[in-house]
Amino acid sequence: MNCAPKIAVIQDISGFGRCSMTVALPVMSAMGGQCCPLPTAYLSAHTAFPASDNAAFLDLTEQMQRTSRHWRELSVTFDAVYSGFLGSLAQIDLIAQFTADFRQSHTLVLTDPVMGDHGKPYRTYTPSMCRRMGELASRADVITPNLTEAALLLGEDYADAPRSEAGMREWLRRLSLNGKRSVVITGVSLASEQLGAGCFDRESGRTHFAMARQEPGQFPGTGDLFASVVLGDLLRGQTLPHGVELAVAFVQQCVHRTLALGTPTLEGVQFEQLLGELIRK
Ligand code: PXL
Repeated sequence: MNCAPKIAVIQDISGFGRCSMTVALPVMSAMGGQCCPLPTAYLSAHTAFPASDNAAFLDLTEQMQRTSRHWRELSVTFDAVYSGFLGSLAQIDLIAQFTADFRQSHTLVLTDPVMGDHGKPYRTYTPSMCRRMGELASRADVITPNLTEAALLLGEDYADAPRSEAGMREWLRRLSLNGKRSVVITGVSLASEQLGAGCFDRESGRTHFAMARQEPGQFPGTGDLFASVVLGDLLRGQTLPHGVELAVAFVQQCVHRTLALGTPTLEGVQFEQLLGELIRK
């Protein structure tokens, strides 16, 4: 019998709208991980909702520092460090330090370089944050950018993102930093009505593409859902291509269900009743 792998989960809690922590925790718990949340901020709702004077935003940077010190005092160790949406330059630096402090030889560092979507950075991400996010990602074992984030990391125009398999292999290869880190690019489409992801697996040195039927809708939080499934699967000892296949299929299933139910786009995908699919029987 194996112990549940411990995962430091570093991202915001958005009270409404299914993304970041409220997706990562249930998904990775269902997959057998012990999640240790290190929240970066509390938001009443994610940033794709219209701005409001009533919106809550509680920056937790100081508490992150305290938590990190407390965890060191408790000699906590992690099998994985997973970070996603971050709120400030200071937080990016803090996570770089956290990772350096807690990384052991077996620790898997997954950095989801959350910065934007649909060709544009999110409104809270400044150019210097994007640059620093690139530095944080350069020390990861696995990164999971969408096409927008892949373009930002490579300093390429989103409009020039590859549409062919050969072009995508080239972006994956460049992002791997000479095969030093594994890379998953999400939101890849190589044929009409197909959507999925491409990955470079540093363990095997191979590239793999996983595709599913393209659903007629896009939802916030699906990148978080995707990265959480990939990490949950890696921690069960599966290969990266296996995790990517599982994540592509699961996200497509969640989107399909959400479209059938017709719930508001900003509320994200209805994944809760499908979590059973991720439990290894
Ligand atoms: O899904 C990424 C994400 C996470 N957290 C917050 C966000 C977003 C994307 O918009 O706004 C607060």
